Amino acid sequence: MRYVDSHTEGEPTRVIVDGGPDLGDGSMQDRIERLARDYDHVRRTVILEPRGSNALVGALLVAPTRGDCAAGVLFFNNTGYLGMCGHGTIGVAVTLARMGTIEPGVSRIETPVGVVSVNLVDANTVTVENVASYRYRSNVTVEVPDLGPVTGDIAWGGNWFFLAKDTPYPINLDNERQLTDAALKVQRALREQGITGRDAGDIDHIEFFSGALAADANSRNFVLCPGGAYDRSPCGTGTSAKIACLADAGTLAPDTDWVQESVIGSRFVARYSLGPKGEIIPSITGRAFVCAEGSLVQQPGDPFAEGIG
Ligand code: PYC
Repeated sequence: MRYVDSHTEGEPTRVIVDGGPDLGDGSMQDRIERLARDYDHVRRTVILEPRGSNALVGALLVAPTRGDCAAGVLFFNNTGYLGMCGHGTIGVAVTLARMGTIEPGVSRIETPVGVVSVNLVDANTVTVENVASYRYRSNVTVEVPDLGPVTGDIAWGGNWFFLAKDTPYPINLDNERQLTDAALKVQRALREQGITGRDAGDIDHIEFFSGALAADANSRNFVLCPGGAYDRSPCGTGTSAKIACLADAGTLAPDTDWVQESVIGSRFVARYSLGPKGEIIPSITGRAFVCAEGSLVQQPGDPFAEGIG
């Protein structure tokens, strides 16, 4: 398999540009289900050590079903599959531009949760217009062992998020272990207490927030991804979920910038517009940089040819 690696504001993406499995026809949802059912070894080979890492998100390029889309993409990580990935879409756009598949300006990309658009502003800067996002429930309290009651919102930004009102520790890299452990406890408690997104959607991403460190940013976040790694970027779908909560609360007007800092200090600039039925359509702007390209190799006899774990 040929790949291109990039990072988006610090968070890595590995795009499989050639040699991936043939998933046939059907919707992106059908194809990601086929990938999970019949080709999970591909996910493990691409993502897990020794070729990848827990922080890595994989993106398999597939032919789009719609004539108005430049590509289809299926996202996956160390634990499973993602409906959408904001930082990953920015990485995909920069990769497609490097391959000559898209040009500066707006292109559309099909994902299992809907069509998103990417505006390639320059070789590294991309604005993703995400799927419609919404706050599903506000002020939900979950009892978390060792932490006590944790209150927050449940929102959809292309994945399901619990956005805790307070952070248990200051959001900086020195506290990465404690923040990860606390977020894992919240994730586990939500599952054990049957607290879900709409249609029993699993809340697999947890966000903590604090004030920003930079004077020109609005907020700083720590985002736990489903497989236990933290997002080095401010998380595109997580920032979309945050924007949806702010819009629903009436604290952020349409077409107003919201600067979201990550735990490593990188940032996305987010805003939203209202769709024809009043839906909140977030846009996320960030930068991705290609950092490697090559082939994944499996030698005969390698006990870890399909990854460790
Ligand atoms: O940027 O949406 C995102 C994302 C999800 C998981 C890791 N990054």
